[in-house]
Amino acid sequence: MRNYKNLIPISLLFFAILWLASCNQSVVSNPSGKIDTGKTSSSTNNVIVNNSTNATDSDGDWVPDNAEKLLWTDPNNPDTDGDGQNDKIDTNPTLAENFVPSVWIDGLKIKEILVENNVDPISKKIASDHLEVSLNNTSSKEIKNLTAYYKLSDLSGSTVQSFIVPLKNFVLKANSTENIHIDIKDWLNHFRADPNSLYYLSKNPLKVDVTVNAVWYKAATLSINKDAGWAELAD
Ligand SMILES: [Ca+2]
Ligand SMILES: [Ca+2]
Ligand SMILES: [Ca+2]
Repeated sequence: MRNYKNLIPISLLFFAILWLASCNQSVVSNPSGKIDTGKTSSSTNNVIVNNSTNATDSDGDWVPDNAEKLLWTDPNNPDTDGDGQNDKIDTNPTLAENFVPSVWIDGLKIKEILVENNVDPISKKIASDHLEVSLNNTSSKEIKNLTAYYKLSDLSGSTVQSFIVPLKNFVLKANSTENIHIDIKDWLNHFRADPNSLYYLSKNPLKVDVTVNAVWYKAATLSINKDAGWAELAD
């Protein structure tokens, strides 16, 4: 008859190994004391990423998501204001200087800016409020490599924020008008907005200044005021 008594210590040893393994995972800490980006290949860091007490840093810029909100920065963009400096090292990560082109040719215009009461162009239903810019090309050539720059000024406070947004892959055809959208949707002709900017988090009235640049073309500018209230709700 088989001796089952010998199996008991073996089983205990097996469970002891499992217990020790779980203990190791729970006591591991980040030796550098820095925020774990979750994008390193180190197996030790991978354990830390799985630790529920570790701060999440979705865009890997060394600023955790919860701190990005306090800084008004975008948790999914490592360079929120688009000035080339990472949010962590940028002394003012929501204030970019405008790019001024050196050559000035007429042809690029801003026809209209919407900051609220947007309407979906296909369904014709009310869309969530966002910055929408109607661009007009009055020249006989298509315009490429456009960059939008917009500034948000709090009209009942002193905060000013500004952002550079490259309009990647957007082409404004000759003698045409087309709308671009700066919001948090990943659709055609939609470009990334900072979800923690004044536009989305402040109830105060805002002045919104928009400039659109393209190489060789005179910059197009237009301004609009946004009423007080929650911007993210259709109203
Ligand atoms: Ca971050
Ligand atoms: Ca960021
Ligand atoms: Ca920056």
